[in-house]
Amino acid sequence: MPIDATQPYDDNNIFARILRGELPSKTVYDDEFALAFHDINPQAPLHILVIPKGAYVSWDDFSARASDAEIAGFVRAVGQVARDAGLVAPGYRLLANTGLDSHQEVPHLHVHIFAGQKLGPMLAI
Ligand code: DGP
Repeated sequence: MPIDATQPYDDNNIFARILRGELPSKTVYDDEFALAFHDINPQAPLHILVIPKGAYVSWDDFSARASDAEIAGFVRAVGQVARDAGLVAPGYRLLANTGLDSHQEVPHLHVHIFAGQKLGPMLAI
């Protein structure tokens, strides 16, 4: 079910539980501001999710309420994860679904990193 990006933060969403260590994840990066792990249902040969450590529902919530340090830390982490995975030369795609029309399913901001093949057209509607 897609989520409404205006809803309040749900402390029991799956990614909040991963952040608290209550659920496992295949972690590839962890710092003060961000955690990155493999998507459970990969849509490309490499499909990593990067999430902020703070409690933010969506890109909208994060861009409105996060501190400058959190925003800088998170954006730098996304770039670092891709760099660490050797993706700069071959290229990669970032995606942040936000709310109903985008079909965001998990109500904690996450940026998808897709890579490992030619990624085709930007949108398939
Ligand atoms: P979105 O539609 O943008 O909200 O994408 C949510 C993604 O989260 C989807 O690609 C599958 C992934 N996902 C859902 N539950 C889990 C989980 O428990 N572990 C991991 N690693 N990924 C999950």
